[in-house]
Amino acid sequence: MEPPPRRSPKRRDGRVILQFDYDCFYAQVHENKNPALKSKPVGVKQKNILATCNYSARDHGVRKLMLVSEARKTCPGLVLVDGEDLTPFRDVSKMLFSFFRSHSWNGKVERLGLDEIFMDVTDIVEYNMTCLNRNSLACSFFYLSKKDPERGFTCDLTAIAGCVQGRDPGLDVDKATYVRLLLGSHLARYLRTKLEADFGYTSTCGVSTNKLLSKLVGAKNKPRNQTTLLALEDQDVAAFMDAHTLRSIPGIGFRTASLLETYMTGKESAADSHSFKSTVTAGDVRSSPKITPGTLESILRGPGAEKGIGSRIWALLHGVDPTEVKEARAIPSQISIEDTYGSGLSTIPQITEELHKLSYSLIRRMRIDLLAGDSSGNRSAEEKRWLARPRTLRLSIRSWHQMQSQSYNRSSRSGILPPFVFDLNLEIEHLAERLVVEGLLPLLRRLQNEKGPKWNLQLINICVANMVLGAADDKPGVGRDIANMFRNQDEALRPWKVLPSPDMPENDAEDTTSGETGSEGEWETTANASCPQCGYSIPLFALQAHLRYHDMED
Ligand code: DGT
Ligand code: MG
Repeated sequence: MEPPPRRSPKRRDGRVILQFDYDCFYAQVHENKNPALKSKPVGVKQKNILATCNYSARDHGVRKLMLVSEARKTCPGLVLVDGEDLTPFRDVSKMLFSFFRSHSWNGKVERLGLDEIFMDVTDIVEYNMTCLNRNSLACSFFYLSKKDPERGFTCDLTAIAGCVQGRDPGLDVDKATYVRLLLGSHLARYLRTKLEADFGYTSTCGVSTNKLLSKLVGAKNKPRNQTTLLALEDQDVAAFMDAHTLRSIPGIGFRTASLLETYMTGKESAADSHSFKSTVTAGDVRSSPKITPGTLESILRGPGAEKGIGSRIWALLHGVDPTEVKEARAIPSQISIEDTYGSGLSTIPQITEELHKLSYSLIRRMRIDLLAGDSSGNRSAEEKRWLARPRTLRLSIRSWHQMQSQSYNRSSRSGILPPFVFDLNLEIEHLAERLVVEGLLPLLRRLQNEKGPKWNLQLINICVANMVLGAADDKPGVGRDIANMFRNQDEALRPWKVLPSPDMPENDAEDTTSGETGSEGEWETTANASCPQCGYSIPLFALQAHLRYHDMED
């Protein structure tokens, strides 16, 4: 069969996609908790590396993912903060996501990792195109609501807001793509400014016509800045893409880049992603006469390769990315919390203590993500309900088998989530204790054979999944509650918000003033628990002592 020809793939430039990336995210979370850090070089430490560092540290030569020892040498005044606990980063990420979600009309707001947001704002921009007053562009009003004509902001639409990448042909109100990007750039600036004013987080934004281009162009001017890609013709987009090395293109992973680079250079590339240095550019591949979508398909074909990969990569090399910004899910499909333990957990009391900490975070997270309150601030028992109840509890561990295969081994066991965790009348602390004893330790016991000759846990992950929407909440209005949830999350996460006045209540998320009892489910609650070591049924009060006894045996 004839390979597909070397035609440029068709571009769709009718959309406006914004890509936000928070600046030195983990570092900003710490700075907002402790503003004294803002004037200092700060590194966020995870084990022996820096997960990130603030821009002041970067000015001193410190880099993301540097070894802590090297960073200390590079910048002796570096302030190190601990980044092991991801909970504050997750909470802030969720709160900022709610902010963007609350400004979307079509719900197309997608979170990538903890610190990136894609937003498809085509509908907002198109509405504003219809309202454009060509005679007074310098004092335009950008509408943020169709219903409320006072909701919006004033802006000067005679120029793109922020930096421009590409060829700016100058304002031509008859060029729809240009006007869409122009409006998109002003919306981006408004959202970035408001994010900073309301929450204290600076960000960088890319404005373009698809996810790939907005992400690439957003990285051109960092931090606290934004860039709009003005590439209105095929050749402009190709020129922008051509300078990027293969590995720097989102959607081209290590395997694809390494196969293509080997094909292009005739030299074997590094076998692992860390030592792989991408040198071949999109332009090298795109302009090579031997490359067509068909040849790409045959180069990249292999176990695990997706069908049609040749055409997909061909499109990416031309800056074409048809993927949609996913609509925000109101309810997560699962909630999981994990931690790693470099030196290993070897005793049951140690493991129990860690399970307790993880359980506490998990239940807290469930209350933030799955609980609906009313939006009027009334927090009575009747007004609070679970939007979804997970049915399954899963415990996963990664253990180090020193005596056997000298390898890491990850395994998990699942059971029914005990329904008492939905009881809003009880303190999280108390529920977490019960969850460990009645839910997690029995699962741990079932993992007995996976531990090797001795417990040596490197990682514990606990997860609730299998969400049942509105289960046992037969009151009307669950749909409305889901719509309100983003606002509720905002409220629950308020402790992380930067506020002008410090006299906020300490933690709304753990307000347990509601009256719903989760009594459904097949789980049998019991005053006894099974010992994870020997399986004997032990009264709860005696379990800790019993576990210490096993520990002495080891
Ligand atoms: P930026 O965007 O260059 O101003 O700096 P960040 O710190 O926001 O970096 P980014 O956007 O790549 O990642 C967001 C956060 O995710 C960052 O603050 C720390 C974490 N992170 C990113 N990559 C890694 C990684 O490879 N390892 C670890 N441990 N954490 C990472
Ligand atoms: Mg970032």
